[in-house]
Amino acid sequence: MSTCVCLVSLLLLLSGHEASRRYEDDFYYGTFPDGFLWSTATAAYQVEGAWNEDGKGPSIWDVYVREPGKIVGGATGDVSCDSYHNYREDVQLLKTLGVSHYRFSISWPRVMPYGNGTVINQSGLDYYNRLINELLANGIQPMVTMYHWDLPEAIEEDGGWLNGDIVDLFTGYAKLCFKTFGDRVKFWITFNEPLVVAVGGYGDGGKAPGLHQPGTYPYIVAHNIIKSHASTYRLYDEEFRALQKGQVGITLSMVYNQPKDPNSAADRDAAERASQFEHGWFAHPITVNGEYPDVMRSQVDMKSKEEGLTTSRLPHFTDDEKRRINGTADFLGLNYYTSNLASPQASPFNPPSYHSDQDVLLEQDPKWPKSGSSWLRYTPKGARAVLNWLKVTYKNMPIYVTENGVSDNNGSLHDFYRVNYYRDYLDEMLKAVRLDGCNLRGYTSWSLMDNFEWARGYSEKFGLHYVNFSDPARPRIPKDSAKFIAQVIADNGFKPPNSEEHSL
Ligand code: GBH
Repeated sequence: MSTCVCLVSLLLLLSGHEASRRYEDDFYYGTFPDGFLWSTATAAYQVEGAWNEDGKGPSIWDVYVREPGKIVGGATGDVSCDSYHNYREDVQLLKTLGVSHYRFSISWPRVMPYGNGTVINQSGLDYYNRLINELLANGIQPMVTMYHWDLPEAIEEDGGWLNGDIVDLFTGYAKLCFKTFGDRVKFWITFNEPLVVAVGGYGDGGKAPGLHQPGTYPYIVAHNIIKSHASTYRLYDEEFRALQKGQVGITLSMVYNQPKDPNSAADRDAAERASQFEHGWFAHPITVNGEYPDVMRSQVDMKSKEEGLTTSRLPHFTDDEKRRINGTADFLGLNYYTSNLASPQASPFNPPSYHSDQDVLLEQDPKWPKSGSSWLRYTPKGARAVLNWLKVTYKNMPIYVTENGVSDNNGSLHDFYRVNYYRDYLDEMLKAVRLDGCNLRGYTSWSLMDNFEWARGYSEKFGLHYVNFSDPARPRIPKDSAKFIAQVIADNGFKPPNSEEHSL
């Protein structure tokens, strides 16, 4: 990244332009390439409600939210935005935004109440058929996540993601999805942020199912998720791709890990280590060579040895699995929200964990503007830097931003900070495309509307639309940010204020 910036700055200087600071700081007017995909996102458990209606089985979230003290305010997703009943209204909101795509997820236990083929819930399939058909009738393409964290509880009772049997179960579920919806769905995301499942669900326990084995479980879970992803991709290749002609990828989160001191080689190494542990954990096996990143392998092997273990806590893929896993993404989905400052830190923790395995200290600069979520600060420059990191690390493969957004705690309709956030992040992404040649193909805002924000309940709101959760009808009202995003979409970027083509 810094090499790119230096080169560009040099060229600007040579060509008589002003210094690089201007290049970095100026707002960049321009448009995204033709065919750029515009989307906004939700996830089943966060918006659907109808948690036990029409034959749906319970998910691990239905169980987790009922454990005392897990969710702020004792909130649940039992009703949430009630999109199960209000999906037609949701589609009208999408139409007004002008998006080309809508990213939503399918609830596995809604279509397979036990997670396996013993019972297929036709009412659940019907719901997604109605939603997909309503989208298409309104000129909006579905962008479907198969797994956004709501595992069927019945599978968790058999060990969930810790049990290798899940690979076949997930592939069976994926097959049902391709078979039922693949005639109309051309954009598939197998998993949303597997890291959160592995570390949040099974490592630190802050997410369902709330298990706490931070040094071992995350690696086992991730291993099974990667195999499930690969098996699903291969299934699509073998049985569906020729006919359905869609694409299949995976969505990974990525904080921009900025070296705390960019001039320190140790800080730069720490930042790279953190990025490989976060993103490379999945993207490296799937897109590079079927194996975990070298730095993960050496760190976890070394730590395991120090503990006196005879085998590494980071499992190995067999040669056959490596071949099967490598090359199983048509694109990478990127969820980008914020940045961290990285520096080295010798592991102070015992027992070991995914976090201490990295030997990295991650902090945020207290000067970065805050949001409604403690982990999220306004860091637009990281958006461009992350896209450049992906470009270099994964040979410029196609990237779709599948989430980007910011929270507040009050759901204000006049959300100027959210408008600023979207404006500045999108502009950095535009620079990444136009000035740096990054292969970004689309952008998705999180979220269409305020919804159930996992352990934070309804206390942190990311919506372009306000939802009144005390009104049984759950009315949605557009915020200022919805109007802003609609304008950016209409202009396919940022047209200069004096442009005659400006659509207003
Ligand atoms: C996304 O994750 C999710 O895909 C989406 O469902 C969610 O609503 C959205 O973000 C907004 O949060 O509480 O300090 O342990 C974004 C990545 C990873 C960010 C987990 C929050 C927990 C931080 N998330 N992380 S903490």
